[in-house]
Amino acid sequence: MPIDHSFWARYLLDGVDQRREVTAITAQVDELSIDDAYAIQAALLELQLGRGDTLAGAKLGLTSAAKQQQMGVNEPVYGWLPASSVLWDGYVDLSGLIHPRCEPEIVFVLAEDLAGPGVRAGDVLDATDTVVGGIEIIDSRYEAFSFTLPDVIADNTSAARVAVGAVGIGPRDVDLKTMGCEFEIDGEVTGTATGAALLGDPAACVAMLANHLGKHGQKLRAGWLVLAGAATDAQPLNDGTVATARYDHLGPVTITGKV
Ligand code: OOG
Ligand code: MG
Repeated sequence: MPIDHSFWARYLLDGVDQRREVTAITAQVDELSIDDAYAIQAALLELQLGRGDTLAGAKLGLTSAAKQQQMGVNEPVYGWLPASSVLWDGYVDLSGLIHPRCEPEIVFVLAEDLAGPGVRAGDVLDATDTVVGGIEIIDSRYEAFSFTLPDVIADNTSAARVAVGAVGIGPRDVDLKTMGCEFEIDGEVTGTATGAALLGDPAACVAMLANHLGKHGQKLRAGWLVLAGAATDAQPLNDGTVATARYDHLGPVTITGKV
């Protein structure tokens, strides 16, 4: 049977709206190809845009060994950032989320469009206005935060919120590969990494995303935020949890979960 993309998009959005976990799609269909998974993701975005949301950017996920091991999925994934998901640092309202986790992100703020194919890391730096620190709040809609590769793609790569730091730096004023990041939960360090943990180079990750979108006739746009993926494990974000990502050169970004 062909996969009904709008049906599964609605199924996932119902999970968000009703704030409940849903059973993985792959547990319910014979086969879910990667193309079908991205088609469900696109249908989900259409539903969100139909409600008046706009696009603020795009993201990569599962670009580090830490995250791939944590989630048991060994390939990078790509998703969208609706404008309604973007926050500044501070309190994160948990009342609309299912079982949120948080993770440190390097955020590229684009000055120019980036269209694949053939985009390389240097092109990403040329097209970037600033790089800022951030913390992504992921919230898989699936039971037990557990999924296969096509499931997580369909679910817009668990994207829920992103808190963006205030301090930016020019993309060539810092070596993103050696830039360090420490992730702290309630004052305890849970992970440390450098930018190179993201497939060797965070800018190369963004290039991959631009090239992926190019295959679908899409591009990264000037003004967008682009997340390169978390370099450390994600941690639960509960009521009162204080999470801080400390980046060399960028300073800290802190969020506090609040019901
Ligand atoms: C999938 C999203 C992964 C990242 O930065 O690796 C991601 C998940 O872990 O639920 O956003
Ligand atoms: Mg992430």
